[in-house]
Amino acid sequence: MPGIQDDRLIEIEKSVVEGNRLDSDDGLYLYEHAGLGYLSRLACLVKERISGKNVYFNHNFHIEPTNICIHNCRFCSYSRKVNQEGAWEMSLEDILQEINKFKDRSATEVHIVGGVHPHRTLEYYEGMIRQIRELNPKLFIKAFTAVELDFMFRKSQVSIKDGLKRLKLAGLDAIPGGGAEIFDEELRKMICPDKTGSDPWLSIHEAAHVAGIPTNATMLYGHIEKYTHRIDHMNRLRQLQDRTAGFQVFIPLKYRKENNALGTIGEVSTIEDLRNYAVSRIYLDNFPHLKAYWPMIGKEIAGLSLSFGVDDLDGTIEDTTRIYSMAGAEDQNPAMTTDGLVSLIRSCGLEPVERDTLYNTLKTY
Ligand code: V47
Ligand code: SF4
Repeated sequence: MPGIQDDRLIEIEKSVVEGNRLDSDDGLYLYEHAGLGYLSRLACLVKERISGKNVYFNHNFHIEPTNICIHNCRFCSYSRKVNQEGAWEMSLEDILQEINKFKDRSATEVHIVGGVHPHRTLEYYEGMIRQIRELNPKLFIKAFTAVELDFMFRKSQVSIKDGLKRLKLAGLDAIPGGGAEIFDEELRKMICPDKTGSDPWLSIHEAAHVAGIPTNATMLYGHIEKYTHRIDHMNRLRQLQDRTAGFQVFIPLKYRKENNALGTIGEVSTIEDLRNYAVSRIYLDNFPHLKAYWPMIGKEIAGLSLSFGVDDLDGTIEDTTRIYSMAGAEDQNPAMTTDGLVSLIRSCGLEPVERDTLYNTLKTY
């Protein structure tokens, strides 16, 4: 009824202010009933409690060694089969050349992610990481989604534990958050039927945390999932994080519709993106950071997201990724200068912090 306050939202606000954890029903209620201003206020409160006025970014570039992939994810605009038009495969020399290209450009991190190539083994990737490490000992190497790791370990018949140990020894510093999609098993059958399941994804991340390798976590949203599925996804992450504290950041990834088999369902609105950032920040109380991956949503919305709990904008990217430009993202050549990132953050009254892969402060502005 108009004029009557929503007691449930007031109760939820009280819990958040007192630092108590929200349960699934609370999370669902926020998604279904909370207004945008309310979500912004609460998400900023949580963000400021965790990271003050800081907003992080880094100097990074991507290498996508191949888009050849054994899987058939219906949201993917990027993968191709062997010999299919549009397929690419970088040689090791190409990859090392790329590493060399960025050596003098003050990049601190390389992010390496690609398709699951049917012929590539753990030995191949181990050699790749070792050679990158030799070429640039100071560069942080964040590489391979749990889906790529799952395949290479099985192909080379090694356990998750041993596989991770070998990659760490070769020079792997961190694991990115891709491949999580949405954990609900029924939905997974519909959008990525033959891909690494939710339990193996979580097991690989847990083993990485135990081995001392920090990881990230993503959630693909805005396709056929319902709010309950997003809450279920975050619950599984929150439980694992309670056990290991090995996740560094949560990265909601907005489904983009161009050039993929799910395209007719369209995309969710910008308001929905902002609401989702806020609920994620409020709900994932044990995640130290929330990232808006700007190449996917555009620079303007990334700026807005800073008023909805986001405290990390990823990096400069240097026009080195194709995953989102092929799926219809606005920016077909994603790159941001340090000045661009700094002024975007400052324009929101927040403080830019250049970080390394492990969120150590390298420089404040
Ligand atoms: O797992 C694929 C997503 C992910 C589409 O860890 C799509 O720092 C939207 O995980 N629309 C790979 N999303 C990228 C990824 C990532 C990106 C940036 C930073 C980090 C990090 C990780 O891209 C896939 C999938 O969820 N994806 N196709 C699409 N059409
Ligand atoms: Fe392959 Fe990743 Fe595309 Fe799925 S999303 S088809 S695993 S490249």
